[in-house]
Amino acid sequence: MIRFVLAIVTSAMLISAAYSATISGKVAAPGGSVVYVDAIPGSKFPSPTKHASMDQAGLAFSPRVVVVQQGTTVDFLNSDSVSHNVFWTGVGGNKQLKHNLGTWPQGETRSFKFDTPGVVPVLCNVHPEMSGFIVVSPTPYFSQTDSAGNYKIENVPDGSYTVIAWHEGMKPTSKKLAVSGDAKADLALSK
Ligand SMILES: [Cu+2]
Repeated sequence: MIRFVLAIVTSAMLISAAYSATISGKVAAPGGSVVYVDAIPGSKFPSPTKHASMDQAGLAFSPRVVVVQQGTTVDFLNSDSVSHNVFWTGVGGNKQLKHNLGTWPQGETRSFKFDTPGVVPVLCNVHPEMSGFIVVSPTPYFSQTDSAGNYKIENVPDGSYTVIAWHEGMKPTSKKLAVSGDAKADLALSK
C-alpha cells in the first residue's frame, strides 16, 4: 500500500514538474515594469475569484501600478479624508471602454471587473495629479520587476509564448520564447 501511494506521489511530482517552469530575466528600465505572457491561441483561463485592490491614500493611487489577470475584479478603496474619483479614458487604447466609477468618500470601496486585456490609465477628476495604471494580462502568467529590474513568472507550462514588458512612459516590447523547463528572457524598453 505504501509503495502504491509513493508511486502516485512520485508521478504527481513528475507531472507538476513538467508544468511549473519559471520564466525569469531582467528588464532594462527603471523599476516597476510589468512583464506578462501574451494571449495564448487556444487557451482560455477562468476569471480569478480573488479580487485585487488599488487604494487611494495620501492623494495617490497605491500601489501606482497593479497587474491582474483578465477577468479580475479590482476593489478601489478610498483611505483619504477627502473624496476621490476613479475614471479611465480607455482600455488598451480602446476609447469605447472608457468608464467613470464615480466619486466616493473615505472608507468606501467601489469595484470593477476588468474583462478586456490592456493597459488602463487610472485617473481622478478631483485631483489631476493622481495617476495609476491597471495592466490587465490576458494570461495568469505575469510579474512586476523589482528595483533592480529582475522579474520571475512562475508556474508556466511548457510551450511557445510571447512575453511582453510594459513600463509607464515607455514603448512596450515583446519577445518570443520557447519554454521547456525554466527559461530566461531579458527585455529592453525604450522611450
Ligand atoms: Cu483624488
